[in-house]
Amino acid sequence: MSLLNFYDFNVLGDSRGALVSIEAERSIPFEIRRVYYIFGTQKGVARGFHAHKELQQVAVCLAGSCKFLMDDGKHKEETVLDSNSQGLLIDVMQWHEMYDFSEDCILMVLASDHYDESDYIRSYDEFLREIK
Ligand code: T46
Repeated sequence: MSLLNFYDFNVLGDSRGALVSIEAERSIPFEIRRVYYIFGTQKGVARGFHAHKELQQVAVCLAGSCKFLMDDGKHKEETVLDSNSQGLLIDVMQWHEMYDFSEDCILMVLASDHYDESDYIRSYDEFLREIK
């Protein structure tokens, strides 16, 4: 089974431009309790390097591009996010790393819960122990 699960959002458009609507529990599988976005990440900087115990998230690259590495402890898969009408699921217990951010990258993340540092596993060794 692939570690890369994408959601394709409808692009509604008319002569004025485009519009994408993302609906909780319809376009993506969970209720959205938090939205955050990442921008201004400098060239050469990598982020992430953690997994979440219970949080589910969907990442959408609103502008520019970045790469994601997904890792379930057995397999790793890499993808480029460069579409503002496609979301990538960051599922529970998926170690993820983000890198190669373009200067104009704006990465929006829809999350199933409020921020909680205790939900993070930030040690790769601990992650490997937990998934066993
Ligand atoms: C994730 C990837 C895709 C908050 O105070 N509230 C928040 O909602 C978030 C997301 C972060 N923070 C604080 C925690 C740190 O002091 O903001 C700082 C930067 O967070 P972090 O180093 O975790 O950022 P990334 O880019 O490594 O990871 C983020 C999310 O934290 C994480 O859940 O899955 O983006």
